[in-house]
Amino acid sequence: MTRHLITSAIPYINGIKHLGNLVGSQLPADLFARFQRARGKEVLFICATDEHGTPAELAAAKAGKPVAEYCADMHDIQAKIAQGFRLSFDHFGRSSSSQNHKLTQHFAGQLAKAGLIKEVSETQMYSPTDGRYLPDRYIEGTCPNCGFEDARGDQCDNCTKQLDPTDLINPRSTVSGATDLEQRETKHLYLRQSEMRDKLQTWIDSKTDWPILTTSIAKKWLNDGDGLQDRGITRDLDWGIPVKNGDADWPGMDGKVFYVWFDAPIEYIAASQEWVDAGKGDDWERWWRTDKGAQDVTYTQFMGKDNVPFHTLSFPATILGSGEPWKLVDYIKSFNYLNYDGGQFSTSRGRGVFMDQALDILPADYWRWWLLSHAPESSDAEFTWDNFQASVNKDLADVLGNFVSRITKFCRSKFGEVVPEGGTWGELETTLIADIETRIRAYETHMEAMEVRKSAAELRAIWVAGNEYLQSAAPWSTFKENPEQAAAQVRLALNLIRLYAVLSSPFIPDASDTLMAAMQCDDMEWPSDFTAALAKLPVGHSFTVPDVTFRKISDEEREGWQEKFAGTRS
Ligand code: B3M
Ligand code: ZN
Repeated sequence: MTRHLITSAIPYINGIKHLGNLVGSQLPADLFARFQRARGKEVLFICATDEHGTPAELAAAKAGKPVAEYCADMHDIQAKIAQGFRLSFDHFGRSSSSQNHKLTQHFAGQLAKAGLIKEVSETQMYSPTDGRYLPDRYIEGTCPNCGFEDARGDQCDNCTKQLDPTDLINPRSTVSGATDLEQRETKHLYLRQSEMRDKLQTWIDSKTDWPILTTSIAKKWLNDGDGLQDRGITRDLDWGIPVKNGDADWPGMDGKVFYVWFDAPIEYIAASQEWVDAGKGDDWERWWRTDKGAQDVTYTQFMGKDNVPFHTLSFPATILGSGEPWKLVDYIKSFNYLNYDGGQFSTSRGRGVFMDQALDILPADYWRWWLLSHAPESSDAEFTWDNFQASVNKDLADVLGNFVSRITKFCRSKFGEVVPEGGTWGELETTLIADIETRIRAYETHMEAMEVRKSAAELRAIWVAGNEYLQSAAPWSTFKENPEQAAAQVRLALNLIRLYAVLSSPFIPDASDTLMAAMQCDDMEWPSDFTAALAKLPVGHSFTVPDVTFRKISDEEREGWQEKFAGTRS
């Protein structure tokens, strides 16, 4: 049976992520992991914090903390918020772990052995004002590719092009703003990615089922000529993984560390080792080594589009170049950007709604539902408070919540809090059952294909079908003439509540738990056998009327939040 290895892009440690980050990787990865688990598949779902590089150092300096302490604190904060959103990682690791140090140094050693690393004496930007080299995000300037004025030294946020600090036009220090920068000679290690072009090309060409967003970015940088330039994998920074050749020192590399984008994806593997070392699993190699069982694994990665070049070119170059039987990714699901109310979400400018703030105002399910049902798949998407209010009130409160509350309350008033006996299903019921069964199969197909919006639309249609059935069957009217038939209708509807709890659990896990608790049922079996699924709550089975499953967002609340989140937070 297929086992699913699932990773989400690992969020930078430098602060709390916004909703755009969440919907671009961690949340859809969680959806997929929960779906596969619900279907009885074995899943290993890994995420971590990305703790090295200039973002971490800059943020720690701003917070006035030593960087190690800053990272430890922020990791705990991010882990807690992830739990708040019910992100069901099997392990939430840290790229600064000893496991990742060792494994990153190991990969560097393997690449050196394969002749894929060269030492280059190069010019780096040095700032006399700051008394230091300015790698990556320590420097900003104009992108030579698209003219964007705030491109960073490592990548342009506007056109996703990977850059070197010396490429920037009108460079300036992000520490002091100094522009009197000098170029100085220093020695660095380069990964000879260009040697890997044919292998990477063949590999990417074989991925005909990948989303266009993923392959178009991969092919653009592969064929662009300099997307596969040899790239520096070391930096003049204090914080990071010391440059070593396996266990051995690397002559001339004292005081240098690996580039954050070299060690970050390796953390997917290292975090799986952390998972074992934390006593949560007993074998990571069967997930990651094709000589140790991982040939049965389907490996899926989730990420925002800006991360695609690193996962389709750089990381595979590391894996393939190592010459060892590591598991390569099978499918890369990437996302466009979510915008915020007419502009961009921005961490650096504090614009938008951040994960902690979101949970302060509403429970996780409300956010999960809106974000997933509006995931930026085929194009960028936009969060507006109007749309958020409308979707929550309609889909969750009016459709799902209302269905549950109407039928449980009606049953309580006429039959008591037990599944009533008597009557048989007629044409209305047969039609509904056929309709829902067809929709469940479509839902499964979309979920398997990671079509997030289509899956949400199908799930919503399944809820709507139940609501419309109640409307036409109207057991409250039937009851007056034919209580037995009303009992049969109620029995079906109560079983639909359990079915909805099971089907909805990947999207809204808390509501799913609430519904299962109210139905006093812990049988979460996926409805592969639909007839059996509709008989899970037998005659005489007791239940309770759940508290309000979803409340509505009022206009005053919406206006208040609109105003509160209009500016930026520091
Ligand atoms: N930390 C960028 C990001 O959070 C980066 C992803 C690393 S994935 C190995 O968007
Ligand atoms: Zn650019």
